[in-house]
Amino acid sequence: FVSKQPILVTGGAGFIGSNFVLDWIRKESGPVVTLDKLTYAGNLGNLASLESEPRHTFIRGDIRDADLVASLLQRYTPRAVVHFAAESHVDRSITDPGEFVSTNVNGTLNLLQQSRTYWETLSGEEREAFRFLHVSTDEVYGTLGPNDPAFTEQTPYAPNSPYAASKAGSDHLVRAYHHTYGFPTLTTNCSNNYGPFQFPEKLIPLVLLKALDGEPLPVYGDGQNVRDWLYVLDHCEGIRTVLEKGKLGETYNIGGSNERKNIDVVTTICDILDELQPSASIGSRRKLITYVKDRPGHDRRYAIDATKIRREIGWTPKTSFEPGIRATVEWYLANLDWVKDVRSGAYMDWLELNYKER
Ligand code: NAD
Ligand code: TDX
Repeated sequence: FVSKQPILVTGGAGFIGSNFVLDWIRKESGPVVTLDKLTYAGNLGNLASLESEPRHTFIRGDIRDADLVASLLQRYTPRAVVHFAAESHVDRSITDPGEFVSTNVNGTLNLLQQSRTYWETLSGEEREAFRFLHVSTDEVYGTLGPNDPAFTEQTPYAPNSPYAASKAGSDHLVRAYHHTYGFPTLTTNCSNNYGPFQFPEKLIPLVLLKALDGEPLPVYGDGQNVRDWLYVLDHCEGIRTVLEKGKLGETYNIGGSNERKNIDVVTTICDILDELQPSASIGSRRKLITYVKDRPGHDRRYAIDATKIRREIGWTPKTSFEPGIRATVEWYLANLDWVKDVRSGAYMDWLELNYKER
């Protein structure tokens, strides 16, 4: 799935987007143009290894900016748009829902509209080959009881948080663009990701870094909520597979069949850290676990049925949870400079200090 024609990746300086861009370049799949606003969640340090990479172009900008998006599409003539950019943190959506609707709904609408206008100027093979891939979440399906079957592509939408509702809205717009205009869309709905470059507001890196410092580890509610964890590079490979082989207008669930209770995730991280980085002053890190007030509207359980993507286009995850979480802890321990920049806020200076916009 290699071409000299670039792909346009939105949100490529965030957690999953940066893993995807690095993987795309590593696999020599072709050039990448990254469009990212660099909100608090965007970190150009994630793409530091591409600083002098001629196949990568970074553009700082907003997916809601119609003129910018239109001019980028005309200038770079991408063969695909892979859309990661979003406000992604559920807790923040509870305190500031407006920003989530603005970026996730209006931003996606603008990207769809500009991409459709661009696609309509294409002809022949280029028009046939063009794809708009929208990266979404399993949270659009709502919550599961302990014995409910996992989410399939047929599960009705029932988003519970403002974040999930805004992602559901964007998914519906993508669906409508295919149905109404024949625009060549693909949507992926993935479960919780973990791995390198995840911003430490999300459970795994937050607990990891607090445990490293001997700080209390906040576990919401009773700690029995279940998430279905997927190693980020498996997600990237899933997106790549859908881009290459997915059927236009369809949606694909992506998940690793790694359901874990939050409390078990937290104790696993504590145990790995005790082994890799023992500390006499901290002692057993499990002692740091602190139950705190629950998240309002906290979904109890997510689980993905990934039968469709496996059967129809042949994707399966490679990394099960135990080796994946160990590799993740090792990555954070080996990248304490990245951690330091994130903690101090210095990562925000990356553009000015280290990265030349081309
Ligand atoms: P993230 O918060 O780490 O990164 C989001 C990126 O988007 C950041 O680089 C940010 O600067 C950029 N961005 C935000 N608003 C923008 C705007 N208006 N214009 C341009 N760029 C903007 O998010 P993530 O965890 O990497 O998630 C990426 C995508 O995958 C999101 O769409 C999210 O809904 C989806 N997703 C995430 C998970 C997960 O577990 N993290 C699971 C399933 C789906
Ligand atoms: O401090 C915490 N303590 C805690 O118990 C945090 C930050 C979270 N939690 C719980 C809440 C969830 O049950 O851990 C679980 C995971 O929380 P998050 O990391 O915030 O992820 P989640 O809310 O499940 O959403 C994530 O997965 C789906 C991503 O943030 C979304 O972008 C993605 O769509």
